Parts: sequence; C-alpha cells; structure tokens
Amino acid sequence: MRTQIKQISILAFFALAFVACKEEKKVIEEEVKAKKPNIVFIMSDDHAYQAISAYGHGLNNTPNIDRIAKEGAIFNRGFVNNSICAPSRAAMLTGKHSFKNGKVDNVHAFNWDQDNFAKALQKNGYETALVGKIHLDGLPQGFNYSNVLPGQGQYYSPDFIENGVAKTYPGYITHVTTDIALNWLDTKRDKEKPFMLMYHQKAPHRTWMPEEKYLTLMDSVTFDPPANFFDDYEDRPAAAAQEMSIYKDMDLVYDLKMLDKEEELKTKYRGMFQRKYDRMTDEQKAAWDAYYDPIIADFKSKNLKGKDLAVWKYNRYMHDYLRTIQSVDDGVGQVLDYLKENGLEENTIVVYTSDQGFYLGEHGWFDKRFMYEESFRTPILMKYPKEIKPGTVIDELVQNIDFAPTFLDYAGAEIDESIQGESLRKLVNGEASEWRDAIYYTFYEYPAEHKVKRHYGVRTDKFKLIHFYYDIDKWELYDLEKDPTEMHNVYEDPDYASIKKDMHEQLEKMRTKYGDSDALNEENLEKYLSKKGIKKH
Ligand code: SGN
Ligand code: CA
Repeated sequence: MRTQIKQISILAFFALAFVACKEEKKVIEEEVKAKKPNIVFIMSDDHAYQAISAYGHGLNNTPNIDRIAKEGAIFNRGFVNNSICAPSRAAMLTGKHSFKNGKVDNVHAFNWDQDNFAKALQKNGYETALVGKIHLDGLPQGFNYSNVLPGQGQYYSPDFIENGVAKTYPGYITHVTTDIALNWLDTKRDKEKPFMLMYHQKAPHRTWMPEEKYLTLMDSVTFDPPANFFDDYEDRPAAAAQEMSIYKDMDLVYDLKMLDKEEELKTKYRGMFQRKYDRMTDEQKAAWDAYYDPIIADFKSKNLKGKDLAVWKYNRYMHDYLRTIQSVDDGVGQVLDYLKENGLEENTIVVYTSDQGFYLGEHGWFDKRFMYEESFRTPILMKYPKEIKPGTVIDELVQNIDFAPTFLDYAGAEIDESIQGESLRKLVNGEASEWRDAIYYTFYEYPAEHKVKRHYGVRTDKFKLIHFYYDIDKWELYDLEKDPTEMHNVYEDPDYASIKKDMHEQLEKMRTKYGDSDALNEENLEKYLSKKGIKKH
C-alpha cells in the first residue's frame, strides 16, 4: 500500500512538473512572440538600384547589401513619392505624400512638430536614434539620440550635429557614420528596450569622392553607356530642357576630379571642388593625387571631343560613383555582423533603401527628379528572419510612404488613419490578399538646378501617365512593357486612346484618394516662387 502511494505521488509529481514545464515553455514562447522587433533602417543617398548586384545589372559587386536580399526580400518595384532628397525623407518619416506633410521641395523647412514613425515608436517603448544624412533642418524630433550631417555633408573631415551640438570628425564620411551608428548600438542605447536605428549614409551623393582604399577599384573596367545614352528627347520637351546631361552639364573638375595643378582647366565649379579637396589631410591628398594626376595628364593630352568626350566622362563618373558605394557596402556588412555577433539577428528587421534612384547614363543623364523609371524607382531590400523567408521576391508596386506603417505594424503600434502608405508586412509574408494597382508621384522643385520641370503622374503595372506643367503643358504616356526605357511618348498615338482614357481616370482616382489637386499645386508654386524670389513665368 505504502509503495503504491509512493508510486502515485511520484507520478503525480512528474505529471505536475510536466504541466508546469509546458506552461513555462508557453510563457517563454509568448514572451518571444510579444518581444518587439528591433529596426535598423539603412538608407544611402542617390543609390541607383542598377548599382546593387542583387538587382542583377552587373555593374558592381555589393555582397553585404545583397545579404539582406538573400536572407530576406528584394523589391523589384519600389518607388518614391517625389524623387528628391528631403521630400522623400519627409514622406518616409510621416508615411504621407509631400502635399500632406508639407515638405514638397528641398527649399522649404520641414515641420518636425508633426507626427512621425520615430515619435510613435518612442511612445511604444522604443529607444530611437538617427545617424548620418537626413537633410531636414532643425533638431530631429522622435529620437533619443541624433548625430546628423548639416545639409548635404562633406566626404572628408565631415561635420556632424550631435544632439544639437556641432562637431567635426577626422576621416571619411561613410566610415565615420558607420562608427557612430555602431557606437550607439554598443554603448549608448538602453539595452532593456527594443531599438530603432536610422543609419543614413551621404554616399553615393554628388560629388562622388571615394575613400583612399577604393581609389583604384575597377580601374581596368571600361563601362559601356546604356543604349539610350545619346537620347534625342523626341516628343519629350521636358526631358530635352533638363540640365543634368553627363556630356553638357557634368563639371570636369567638380564632378570628375580634374583639378590640375597647372590650373588650366578653369571650369565653373573648380573653386567648389578645391574647397572639398582642401578638407583632406596631407596623406589623403598624396594618395588622391597619386591616382588622379596621371589621369588628368592623360586627359589633357587626348583633347577629346563630342561622343568620345561624352563616353570618357561617363566612365570617369561611373568609376567614382561605384567606388563610393563600395564603402557603403562595407558599412552595411559591419552592421549586419554586429547584429549577428550580439545575438540580435533573429529579432531585428533590417531595411536597405535610398532616398531615390539615380541616372547612370540613361537618357545621357546623372541626377534624378524625373518620374522616369531610373529615378522614380528606388532599391528596397528587407530582412526579418522571424517572418520573412530567405529569397523572397516582391513585384508589387510599393512606395516610400509604406515604410512608416510597416515599422509601426511590426512594432504593434497604432497606425494613424492619416498615414497614406500601407504596411508591407503581409505582402512580404505572402499573406496579402489584395494590393494596390497604381502609385502616385509629384515633383515641385522648379525653376532650380538641373531644370527638371514640375510634374505629377500615375504609374500602374504596365503604363505611366505624366503631366508636366507651369511653363509647359505637356502630357506623356508610356507603354512600360513595350518601351521600358521610356523613349516613345504615345500620348497622341490613336492606338493608345482607350489606355490614355483609363490612365486619366486612374490619375484622378489617385488625386482624390490622396487629396491632391491643381489648386494645391498652384499654392505650392506661389510659396516656392516667393521663397526663391523668382517672378512667375
Ligand atoms: C545638390 C547637388 C545637385 C542635387 C541636389 C539635390 N549639387 O544641390 O546635383 O540634385 O543637391 O540632391 S551639388 O553641387 O551640391 O552637389 S538631394 O539628394 O539632396 O536631393
Ligand atoms: Ca538624394
């Protein structure tokens, strides 16, 4: 009898222990589930998707950025709302189009008092930081720590503003930015809280100054310009009026580093480049000169003209542009390694994007601004091991206004009704039952540098309709399947009459949905002209 009782109590003990253990496991699982993910939002400035090897254009090799796509998702149709720096950043922070958040151009101040996703994450228990380029004046709001570039920033001996206090760092900007970000992750944040870090590089923004280590990278490679490099802009007067041509507008000294000691190359922006060069240390200058001086001598001896000069300029541009990206890629590798080595990989969402795309010779251009694909589109790569399957490919139309609601969704925070973007969470998990079929675009910065006229438009899966206005009134329609490089404006083509009608309807639908109008355009124009002191055309 005694032994029986003993046996029963032993059994009961194990049964209870088993239940308790199961309970405990469940609690731990729930805790892990409930644990808010960390967010690392990586952005570079003017990084063309053509210059990320994961996109398969074969121009360069970015193994670390590619890791994000391999371990997570790549978006083939990521777009911006407005292809210029500050307005794109404002749209990402607020989740709203430019005409709603008020930051329509690089000229007007951004209103930091409005809601942004960093503020919302803070309210939801996050520790937040902003490091590097933001290009929105005033002390950033929504961050426990900020260390940002004043305006565009400088490649060498960069100035920063740390929590409102100005400071100059020795070294090369891309590394300085990475070091500040890693230092915050490692020593400055409250490790009890989930974190959100915005790690934003200046590179590869103009004027593409590489770091010493990469001065000779891809030196032996000759790049063939894109097929439409010598575009004649037929039936595209806005494209014809631009001043962002590699051949005509790229400055030999400022952009292409032909700062000859004899001072024979007296270009328009020579002095501006001299000031950037002067920020280097003697060692940096020596390394720089050792690379560029022979190129300068060779260039002068050749006396290139016409198409030969255009192709030479294109190659010089590509070399420097791609070299600055290599340092960005190294920084991404360091941050990914840090997350891995510190057990943060599983619970951290990593996004890589740019504030817009960039022309790498398409239509003969550099810069951005236009609603044509190369600058409208932007790279987006995203990983989150807990939810996103490695090797995910997303072909739906997504836009920079989608980042804010995506981060809030993952963080379990409320997504305010005024936010115009959509969370990408279900789309990227393969759980979205429906998705948008069109996206809207606006651009306002004109009259200005590069002379890209004011325009707005709509893009669907296969077509794009654009309206250029102010000192022009021109509609353009593209069949993106038949004409992916947008060389043929079919707006007046009778074969496209019904598509034209559909696209006008789509455009009106978009403008109604987001709350845009000609009256708002007129208002923004008046403000712009008066701020810049320009007389109305
Ligand atoms: C600067 C550049 C332009 C560039 C704008 C906007 N000129 O003005 O080439 O289009 O920035 O770029 S520079 O001489 O200063 O390099 S943005 O990314 O900030 O919007
Ligand atoms: Ca930019």
